Amino acid sequence: MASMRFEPPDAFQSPRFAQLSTFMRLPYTRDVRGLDVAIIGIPFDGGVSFRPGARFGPKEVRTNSLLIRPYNPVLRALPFSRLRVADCGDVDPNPMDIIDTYGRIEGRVGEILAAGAVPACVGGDHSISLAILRAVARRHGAVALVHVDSHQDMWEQYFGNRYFHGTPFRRALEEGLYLPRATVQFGIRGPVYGEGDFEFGQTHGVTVVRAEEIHARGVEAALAHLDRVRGKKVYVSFDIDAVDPAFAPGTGTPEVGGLSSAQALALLRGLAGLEIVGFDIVEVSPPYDQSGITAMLAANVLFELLSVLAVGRG
Ligand SMILES: [Mn+2]
Repeated sequence: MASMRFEPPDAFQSPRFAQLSTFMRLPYTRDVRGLDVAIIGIPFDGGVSFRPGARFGPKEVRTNSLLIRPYNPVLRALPFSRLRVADCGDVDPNPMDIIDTYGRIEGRVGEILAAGAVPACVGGDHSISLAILRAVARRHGAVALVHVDSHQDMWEQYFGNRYFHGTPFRRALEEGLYLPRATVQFGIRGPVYGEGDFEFGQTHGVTVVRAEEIHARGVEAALAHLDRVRGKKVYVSFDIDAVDPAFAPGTGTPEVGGLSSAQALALLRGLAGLEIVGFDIVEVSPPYDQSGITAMLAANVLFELLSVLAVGRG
C-alpha cells in the first residue's frame, strides 16, 4: 500500500482539497503565533431574536469559500502572498449561555491580538461583536468603527435582556470600546418602533448613512463619511443583512431595500487605506439560504476585507 503524503494546501486551482473546507483552502492551525491574520468561526446564535441558524454560518462560509481565487484584480492585491493567513478553527461557544460564550470569544480573540495578528471573525449572530470588541479595545483602546448593517443594533433590551443581537453597539458604546464620533453605520433601513430608536446613536455623535442615501447618491459619496475614521485604528463589523434579501436571503432579520452585492463589495473596497485591526462578518443563517448564495457572498466579503488588509500592508 502506497504511503500517504500530506501536501500543503497551495492548490487554489484544484478541487482536490475541497473536502478540507477551511476558509478559502487556507492552512488550518490552532496556533496563532506568526500569523498576520487569524480567521476564526464563531458558531453562536443564542443572541437571535427571530430566525435562528447563524450558528451554522462558519461551516457554510467555509464550504462556499472554496471557489475564491487568490488574486483581487480590482484592488490589485494578492492577500495570501502579502499576509500570513490561516483558518484557526472555531471558538467553542456555550449554546446555553451568552455571558459564558462572551468570555470564550474574548479569550480567543485576545490570544490572536496578543500574537500580533488581526482577528477575522465569521459568525454567528451579531451579539458576538460585543465580546470581540472587548478584546480589541483591551489591546488597542477604543477604536473607530465601520458598521455595515441594516440595523443599528443599539436597542436597550428585549424582554429585559440586555445582551442579544439587537444591542451589541449600545453595550459596546456604554463600555467605551469604540469612539462614537469616529463611527459610521452604512446601510441602515427598515421599520423601527419610532423616531426615538435613532436617538441613542445621534446623541453620541454616530454617523448614519442610510441605505436610501446610498441608493440616491451612490457608494462613492457614501465613502466620503470615512473621513471620520481615517488615521485611527478601525474595527469593521459587516452584517450580511446590510445586503438586500434578494442577494442575501439567508439571514436572521432581513430588511428589503438594501445594498446590492456589487454595492457592498464597492463599499468594502473603499475601506482600503484604513488601519483595520479586526473585523467580523455575521448573521449568515444557512437554513434560510438559497443555494448557498448568502454564504458565498459572505465568503467574498471575507476575501475583499483580506484584500483591503493586504493593500494596507503594501
Ligand atoms: Mn446586526
